[in-house]
Amino acid sequence: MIVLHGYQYSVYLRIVRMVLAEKGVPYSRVEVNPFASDMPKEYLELHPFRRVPTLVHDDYLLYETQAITRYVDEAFPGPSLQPKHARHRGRMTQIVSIIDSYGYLPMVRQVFSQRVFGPRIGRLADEAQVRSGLEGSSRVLAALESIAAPDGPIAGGGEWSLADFHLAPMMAYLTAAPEGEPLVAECGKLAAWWELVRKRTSFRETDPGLPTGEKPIG
Ligand SMILES: N[C@@H](CCC(=O)N[C@@H](CS)C(=O)NCC(=O)O)C(=O)O
Repeated sequence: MIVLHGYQYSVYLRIVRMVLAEKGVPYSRVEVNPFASDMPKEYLELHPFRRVPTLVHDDYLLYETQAITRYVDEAFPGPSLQPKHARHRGRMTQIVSIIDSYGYLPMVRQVFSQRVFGPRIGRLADEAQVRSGLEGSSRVLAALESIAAPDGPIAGGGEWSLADFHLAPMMAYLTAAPEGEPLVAECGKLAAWWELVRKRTSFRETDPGLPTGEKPIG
């Protein structure tokens, strides 16, 4: 039995949920908010770095999203989400690493959290953070555009891979900001990829929506 611990609005949780959906693997969820001051003590025993998600498969505990998605892909039947060809597989790993190392902070924490999420829960955007996030996001999009395969799954070979499902939740949050959408529209290959990936059932069924705070701003 699989239990997935995570926060409903977390992009990293959504990556794992998309991969589980693509593989057709059933699981149950435990909601954990890593931003709350009163994180359950039991969760800190699972994840010493206080992040989400964490996956528990019977007696096997795993955290770090890249490790979880590879494990799910390799431990369960269903379509393989790692390309067969070494070059496409290399591209997949490169894209996942770019997203984690250079994409998450500007796209999610600086642009989305400040511009979209914060105001929904009554917090004003820090405009300097948004500006810096848009600059960082543009650099990441340009890098991805230069290596993305044309016309389909981003790592190439016509196979949907872990790279697509790592990027899609981050792209959803970036494009939820009014300034994010045009940045993606300028990138031909990425814009075409985005139109395709957002139609997938695994993407649509894992949409967390937005919080409806007591006193949203804007
Ligand atoms: N390296 C971790 C990153 C996960 C991560 O940063 N998750 C965010 C939520 S999207 C989190 O837990 N943030 C809590 C914090 O920054 O304190 C992974 O790959 O799973």
